[in-house]
Amino acid sequence: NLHPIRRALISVSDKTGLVAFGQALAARGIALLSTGGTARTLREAGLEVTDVAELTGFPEMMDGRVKTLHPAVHGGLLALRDKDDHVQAMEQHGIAPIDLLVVNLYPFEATVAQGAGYDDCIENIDIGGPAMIRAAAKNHAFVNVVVDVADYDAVLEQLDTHDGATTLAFRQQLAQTAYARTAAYDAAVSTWMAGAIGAPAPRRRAFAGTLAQNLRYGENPHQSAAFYRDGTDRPGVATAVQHQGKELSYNNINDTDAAFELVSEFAPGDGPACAIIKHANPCGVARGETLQQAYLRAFDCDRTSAFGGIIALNGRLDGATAEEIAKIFTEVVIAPEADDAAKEIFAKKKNLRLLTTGALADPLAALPAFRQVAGGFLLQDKDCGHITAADLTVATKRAPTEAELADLLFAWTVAKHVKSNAIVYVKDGATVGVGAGQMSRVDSANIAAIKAQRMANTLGLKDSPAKGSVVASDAFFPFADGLMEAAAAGATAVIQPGGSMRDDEVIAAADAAGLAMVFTGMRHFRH
Ligand code: 93A
Repeated sequence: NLHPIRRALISVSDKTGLVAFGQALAARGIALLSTGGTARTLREAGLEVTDVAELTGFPEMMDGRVKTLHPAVHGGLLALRDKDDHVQAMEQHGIAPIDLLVVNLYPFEATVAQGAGYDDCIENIDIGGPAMIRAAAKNHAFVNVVVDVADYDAVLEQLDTHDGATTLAFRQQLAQTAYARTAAYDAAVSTWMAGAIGAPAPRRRAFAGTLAQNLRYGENPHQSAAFYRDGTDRPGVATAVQHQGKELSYNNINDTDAAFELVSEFAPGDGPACAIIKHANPCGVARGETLQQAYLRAFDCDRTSAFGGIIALNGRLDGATAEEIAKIFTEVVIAPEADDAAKEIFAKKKNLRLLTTGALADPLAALPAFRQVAGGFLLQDKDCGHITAADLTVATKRAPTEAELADLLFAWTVAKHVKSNAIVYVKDGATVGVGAGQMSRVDSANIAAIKAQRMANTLGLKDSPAKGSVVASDAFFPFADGLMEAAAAGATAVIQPGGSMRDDEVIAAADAAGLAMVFTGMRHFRH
């Protein structure tokens, strides 16, 4: 299954490492064929190159749209070298075999990421490149196909260990990588088009990403894992700059995403905010006069859980905040920016990862969200539901006060980011008890109240901070019991979607307890 490489066709947009690779191939006696720009670069380096135009007898035409789409190229890639009629066809039509194809495509993803216009994006859809890649990959019994600059060295190593040839196993690996590339490329085109023409998310989508990083392991050490980027340039964990600390783990990435998506709900114009995440759920979220204060208030909600947590901030991380954060062990801090003083303080904490994103994410951006199930995927629009005070209806005799209303909206926003069933107690712009992920809403209410009591114990408060708090429920209270639990904990106002068959019962219980209750008409399940 060893097959020698005698002729290579190189056609690359990213010319990184091109000259060195071309020289190495030429030095091993391999003839080079190339398209316009690639040929020019190779020639300038003193290499002998045949133009594909010479091979095909056609000049590159239509702005380069047609350069390599010709039987002289595709026959050379696809012909089975051990099949008589294929060999005969090659001879009859003057087609020479191509044993190595080196292609990287027009930078479509980068063009989109730069915010280029429609026509520019269209022009950057490579047609001839993927056609050659797929042809060469199909014929991997004889042909090597390289789509990644990172694989140049491996080709040379093969040639040197196998006397100018490559093994079938190697060519199979190259082919598999090649199809991953063309699939990701077309998925990027389709995803971009869906955005450009405003197609709803669940409509005939293809998913693919490009490998960003092989992770040390997955959710658990016995699971292998990798991180893929989907090519969108949205501020967040996938595009953030990491300033220090070791590689992020699978769980770090997942939690950092949850933290940053949550904190991005709080526009910097409304003041500093901080979210601390553990196991994908918030264990403290708060506003503050300063970022430092927002962090401390978030930390106070559940100091035990915050240990080893992930912190997201909605503004530029400063020295004072960094100093506070550095006092306990934290896995990751993510913020739009960080100043020099903060970076200096964190530099002493070797295990802490600092990420900056340049900006907050847009919580209203319409994006697809998917999840795997056995045998398929579920696809939906990302939950970018958003309500304001104007969307609320007051269900009880008493309407919330101005202060309660602000806390209700804050609690509602946090609840959107808590796994269901979610119950969130908030006081003065800070969570004081979070109940997450329970199968029963009463249990979540109960746990949130227990957490609030624990906060009182930790901080030496006289009363549970749930007393005089407001409470948010991500979905309606099916019975009055969950609401009664919240009232017993001391909540004075409630925000919930409404819409239960027993709303009347729930409203009556709220009125009896003197609570103010508002309905959002919107639910925020999150699983
Ligand atoms: O416009 S194309 O879709 N038509 C083609 O026939 C074709 N053949 C190669 N683009 C085509 N290519 C692409 O040109 C390659 O995939 C590569 O990205 C690029 C290299 O062009 P140059 O050698 O002129 O820099």
